[in-house]
Amino acid sequence: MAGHAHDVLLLNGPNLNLLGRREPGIYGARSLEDIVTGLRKEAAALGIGLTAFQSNAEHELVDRVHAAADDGTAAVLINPGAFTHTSVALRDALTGIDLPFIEVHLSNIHAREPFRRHSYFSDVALGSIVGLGATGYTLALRAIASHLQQQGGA
Ligand code: CA2
Repeated sequence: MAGHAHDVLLLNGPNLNLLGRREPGIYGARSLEDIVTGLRKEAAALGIGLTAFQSNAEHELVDRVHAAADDGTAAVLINPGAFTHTSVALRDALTGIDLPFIEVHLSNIHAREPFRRHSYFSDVALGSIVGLGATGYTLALRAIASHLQQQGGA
């Protein structure tokens, strides 16, 4: 049984474990651990349980999405990293579990190389947040909290 009425799964894709260590000009100075700690506090204040998972492997992300179908997860926040632009498999996993998800990107993918402009997730996401750095995760959490609340349930 879920610990909270609304449990949210935060997924981060490849190389996001490097946050805070390289390229602070593009991705910011905060580590992923630091971002997740801040989000947990925000989630607790919203009455939401937050589970975070990062992987550099596509199949691990796909498997984690499948597990979310029956582990009490109500919604997913995902920064698919470079899989944003390549992974039909991860897109299919998310559409397959039928839970709402929000896509987050630290950088503005529309203001970078042309190959970053296309996302396999945006058209099936509840919404996407790009270019706002770590704040984007916080905004996504607030948005999903209000979406879940509107949908009913506790
Ligand atoms: O802007 C984003 O959040 C991205 O999803 C980040 C991905 C990139 O491939 C997407 O196009 C946009 C890359 C994550 C790499 O993160 C690093 C962090 C620090 C140092 C090096 C890479």
